[in-house]
Order: sequence, then structure tokens, then C-alpha cells
Amino acid sequence: MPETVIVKPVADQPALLMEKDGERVLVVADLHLGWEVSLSHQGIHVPSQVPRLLEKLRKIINDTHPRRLILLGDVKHAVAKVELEEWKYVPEFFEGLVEMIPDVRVVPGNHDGNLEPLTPPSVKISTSEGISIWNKVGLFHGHAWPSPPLLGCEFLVMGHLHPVVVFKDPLGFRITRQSWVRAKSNGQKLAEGVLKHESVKWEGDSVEEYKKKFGITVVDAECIIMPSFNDYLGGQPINRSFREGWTDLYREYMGPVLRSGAVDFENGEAYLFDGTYLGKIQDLRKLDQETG
Ligand SMILES: [Mn+2]
Repeated sequence: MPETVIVKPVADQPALLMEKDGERVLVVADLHLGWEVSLSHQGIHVPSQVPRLLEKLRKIINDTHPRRLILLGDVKHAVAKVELEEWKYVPEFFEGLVEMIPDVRVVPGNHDGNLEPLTPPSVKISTSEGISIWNKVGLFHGHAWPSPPLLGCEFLVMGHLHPVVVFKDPLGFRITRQSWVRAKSNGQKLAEGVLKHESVKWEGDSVEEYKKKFGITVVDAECIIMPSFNDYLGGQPINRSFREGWTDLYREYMGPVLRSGAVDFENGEAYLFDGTYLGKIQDLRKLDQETG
């Protein structure tokens, strides 16, 4: 019997649901807990987002009944040090969360240094190279290369980019909407990237070398880039045409996999949360040129 995996966004929510043989796993990315603390340093006071984010998760969990929840990186906002307020926000969030769903795993992002002392012992934290579910779905945050086994997965899911699409309405008002991105990856190029990252020297075909070195048959995975779960955050306008060249910040947000060109981002498809298909990213960029 062929093992079928279903991977699809939850309707109207920045959450991804995967299912195989009746087992469901829910994924959310980029919560950036404590983001409001960084704003308060600038004199802007926003109440703690923890209760609101927990409520949003509770609704999704009640609707979808997952067995496990995966937080796909950037659970907290402060990068290097643990901000004083994080000792309150982050444990408060996880306490509420494990009451709703006991099986919680974290795939760390670039903001998740020192996360472990802030989480209950039942929450498992992987390395930033990511994890695979059922050997079918590879999950990594996107700021770092994935571990070698992930390239054998049919689906690659990442966060980190916080994709948004920016439009102008006929009156010239700017409208920003969070979006999903779905794009095809090139297994050959992905294999090259991971081999280089793992400091493997090779000649000839990267896919053959990958098989030899890691025992993994690389596939052209379907790549899904998740919107940020915390909707207060700004995002990266994926349809900006970058006439002056890509900014360093945008390159940073792309992460090594997207920067390498291993994912066909230009032909990637953008979708709104309600499932509306916006078009290919390269076509949305033309729109930006016309209106910008
Ligand atoms: Mn990130």
C-alpha cells in the first residue's frame, strides 16, 4: 500500500497540518514571543501577546486534533541574551501550551539561543538542522542548511522569511497581506549545497555523491515557506522588485537554501490564508513595478 502524506495549510490560519495513516501533526513558525518587549524599549507599549497567541493555537488545536505540535523556529524574539521579560513570557506560553497538547517539539531558529532553560522538560528541542516526520516531510527553520536526511523528503517546510505580499489599491493605499509560498526545489542543487556545507569534496554528480556519502536518494521536494504565526510582526515583501538590488537584510532573511537558488522561488506560488491563489512570484513582481 502506498504511504500517502497529506500536507496542507489550515484554512484561514498560519498553521500547517500534516497527516499520515490518521496521525496528525501541526506546525507553526515564527512566534517571536517577547517581540513587544523590544518595542517597549522604543517607547511603544503593546500588551503581552502570549494570551492572544495561546488562544489562537487553542482554536486551531481544537479544530484539527493533532497528536503533536512542532514550533518551527523563532519561538522567542531576543537573539543573543535572554531578556528579563522572557523569563516570564516564554515559560508562561509553554505552560499553557503543554496543557493543550503534551507532545510539543521545537526546531530552533536564529532567535532561539538559550531557549532550553525557558521550556518544560517534556518539550523536545532538536538541532537547528531540523527534523523529518515519517521520512516524508523535512522541517527546518530556514536560517541554516538542513541535515542530510531531510533531502530525501517529498516536502521541505521552512519559516524564517515571514512572507508578505504588498499591493497598492486604486487609491494608492498600500495593503500588506501575509502569504504562503509553495515552490519546487532542485534536488541536484540542494545536494550540492548540503555537500558543501558538510565539507564533502566531490567530483561529478552531486546526487550520486549524496547517495554514496549519506545513503539518501535526493528528490525534487515540494518546498513550503510558512507565514509567521505572530501576525503583529512585519514581513518580507516577496513581490518587491528590488530594482536597486537586494538589500543585505533581505538576503539574510532568505537564508542559505533560498540564496543558493536550489528552490525555484521566482516560479513559486503565493497564496493567502483563505486559499486565494495570488500568482507566481515573478508575476507579482511585475505588478510591483507597475504600481511602485
Ligand atoms: Mn528566523
